[in-house]
Amino acid sequence: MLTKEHCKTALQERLLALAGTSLDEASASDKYAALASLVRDYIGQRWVDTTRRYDDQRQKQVYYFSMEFLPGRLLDTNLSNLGIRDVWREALAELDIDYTELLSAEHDAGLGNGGLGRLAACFLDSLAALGLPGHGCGIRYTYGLFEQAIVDGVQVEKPDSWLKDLNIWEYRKTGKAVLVEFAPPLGIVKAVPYDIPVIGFDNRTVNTLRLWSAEVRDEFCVNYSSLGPEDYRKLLEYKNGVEAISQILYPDDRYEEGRQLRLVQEYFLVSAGLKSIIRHIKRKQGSDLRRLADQIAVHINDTHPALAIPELMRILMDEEGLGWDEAWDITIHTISYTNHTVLPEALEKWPVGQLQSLLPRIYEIIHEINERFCAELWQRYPGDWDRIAAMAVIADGFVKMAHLAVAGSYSVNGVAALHSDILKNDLLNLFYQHAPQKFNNKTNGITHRRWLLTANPGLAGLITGTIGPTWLHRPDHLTELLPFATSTTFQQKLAAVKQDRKEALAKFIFDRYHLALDTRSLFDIQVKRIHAYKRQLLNALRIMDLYRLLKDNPQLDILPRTFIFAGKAAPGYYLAKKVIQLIVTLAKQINSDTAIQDKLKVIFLENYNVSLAELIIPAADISEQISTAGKEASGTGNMKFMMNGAVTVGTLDGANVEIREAVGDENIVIFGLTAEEVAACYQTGRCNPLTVYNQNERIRHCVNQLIDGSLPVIGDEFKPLYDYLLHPGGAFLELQDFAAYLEAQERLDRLFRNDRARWQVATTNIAHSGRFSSDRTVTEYADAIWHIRPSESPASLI
Ligand code: 26W
Repeated sequence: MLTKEHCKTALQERLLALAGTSLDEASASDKYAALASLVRDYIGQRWVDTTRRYDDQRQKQVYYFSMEFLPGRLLDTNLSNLGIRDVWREALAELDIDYTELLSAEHDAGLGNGGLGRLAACFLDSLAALGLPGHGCGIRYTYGLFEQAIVDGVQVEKPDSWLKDLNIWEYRKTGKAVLVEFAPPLGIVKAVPYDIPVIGFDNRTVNTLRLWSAEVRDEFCVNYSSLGPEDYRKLLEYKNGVEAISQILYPDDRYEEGRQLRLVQEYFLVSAGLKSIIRHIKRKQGSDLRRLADQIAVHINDTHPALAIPELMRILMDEEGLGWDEAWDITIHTISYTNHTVLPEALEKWPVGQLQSLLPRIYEIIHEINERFCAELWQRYPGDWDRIAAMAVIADGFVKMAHLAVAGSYSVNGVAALHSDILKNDLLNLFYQHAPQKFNNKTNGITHRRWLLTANPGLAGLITGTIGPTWLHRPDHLTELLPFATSTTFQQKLAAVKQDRKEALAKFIFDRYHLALDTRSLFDIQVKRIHAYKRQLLNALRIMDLYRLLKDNPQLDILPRTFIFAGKAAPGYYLAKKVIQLIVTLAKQINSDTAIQDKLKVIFLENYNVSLAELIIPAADISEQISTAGKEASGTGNMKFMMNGAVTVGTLDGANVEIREAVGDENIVIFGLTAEEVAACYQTGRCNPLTVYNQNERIRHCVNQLIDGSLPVIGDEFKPLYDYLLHPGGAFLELQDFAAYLEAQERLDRLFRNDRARWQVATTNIAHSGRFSSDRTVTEYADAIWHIRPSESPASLI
């Protein structure tokens, strides 16, 4: 048993050993480093034991290959998962150390763009919590996603050098390096793994997130005697070329055609990952790989690691001496694939020439996969050239990565019911017709441990105090809160928790931006990547509408609202950056206008990341999930908000559909065109925004504000947004959904005027959020796709 006294002594000793400092002299980072390094001590044995258990029991293990992992800070989570968070908090308090401040000394690990990377991190947390043998495989980018600052209303990007101080959680495994081979001039590159422990909640499991770093290989030695200036230049060039591979995360969540370095990164990841897995399997279970598909599962997170398919073929044939048919049989029983987007501009395709010159053998294999696949199609659909051309892996001079991923895997899934239907009926319909048994749905989830237990300890405490702690292991037990939805006492306590979180956020905003918020106003929040289809612009337009109504009639009876935005735009995404500029401009105009009596405030918070999300989401009254129906594959922010008792206003898109199913129509505010209506709208060309603009004066007035000088900007800064909105068929139906959105906001206003009703809705949302825990999602993947089993019994059963 770890006692407070142990903690206090241990911390002081570790401070002396690590930083050579006493407690009084130590900085927050010193204290953070000392505590984190103690956590390393605690987990070492469990980590070794877990690995040994998996090996001894010859457990089937899953490897989750992803170009992105977005874990955020780890200290709080790790302490919590180890069950020593409370004792440490108390010990630190007795030493007069502020726990939250100490946690903030940790750099937020941002090796991902958004939803896809955060999902991967939630899955790792759930795998470990469920005692499942599953590990992450990714890239150790020296620079994570850029840090965003707003300067003169405009997004500016700064490098995120998260490794500049020591990263306590990683273990460099020099001895486990592998070589990855590219065509010259890059040639052979050394991949060095850095392992990060993934600690299970309240059990003995510690899994591994293995991140690969690119280095020049040892044999690449220098002939000192002939080191002329020219050699030196070449040497540097080569070294830089190699190290560039794991230098930077691509900051765009749309595909940019033909970025050579991105392709290099993708192959680097899959080749290093597969080589090390196969080496391990051979060491532990012998050199016969014919049963590989029973020993491991390899999951590819979107198409970014889809080169795992030809790479596994290459290893099995060229290095292990198997024939094509045998290798193919193993490959398509080992690899499974999740699609995360239907947006055409985000579907990867690589120019044939580029792949061929960088990875000649891999291209040869893809070519053969395509030949055989097309032959199979020809057998099945003789003469149907159009169909075969539409399904080919190589077509029009490109390798289509989604086609490769479907052809080379045994399972293809979408991330919400609606999204999976769109894959089956639309985007991948021909593949579905061809192999329907491959297709399935796995609705996304989020770890309730990070997004409720540690992000909102007040709410977690209230829940445990009300229904007991079993929800921690069994999030579906949150439904036991339902009888309390109408309890006045419970409602009051819930309101107090929300108020406390709103005040914490308001304090942060005041300290950082010197803007004072009315914490009794409704916190109406939209935080996520800035993207046209997510329609932050629709939200901005409605704020412009509301502001105008208030200007015309300052006595207008509305509930005061604080609109909070945060999110990064891809550096090259012009329109998204314009949207940020518009929001910041509105904030400037509205916040300084005394005529509206503080009824509205707008703020754009810089540098949205996991840690900021943990501060923002618990403080939300209203969660904005307003993408054009059919475009947001799932969304996961929507789940985090509901779990923290916010009311969703949203379209019938992604997982919103299932949230509505879970909570019932009266506990969510749904508006707008359905996915089918949206599709019909685009197809029939009935979606000309000009029609709406011409017919609806209120909307016209709003849109005109972008260009008529009402906004405090010089020149026609927002003309591009105006043009975008009115471009026939171009926009994401912002204007078509505008009236419905305004009406939905009125419904929300009515709901929030009724205190009893609104806390009932909040409670009902929390109660049904267990269905959206990633424990549920990961269990479904484990049972139906990966066929893996827990290696220890779940803690709740012990
Ligand atoms: C190649 C560039 C690139 C990079 C990332 C293209 C596309 C992506 C991702 C697929 C974008 C992404 O993060 N998709 C999001 O995945 C989440 C997890 O499944 C879903 O909840 C979101 O709806 C989806 O947009």
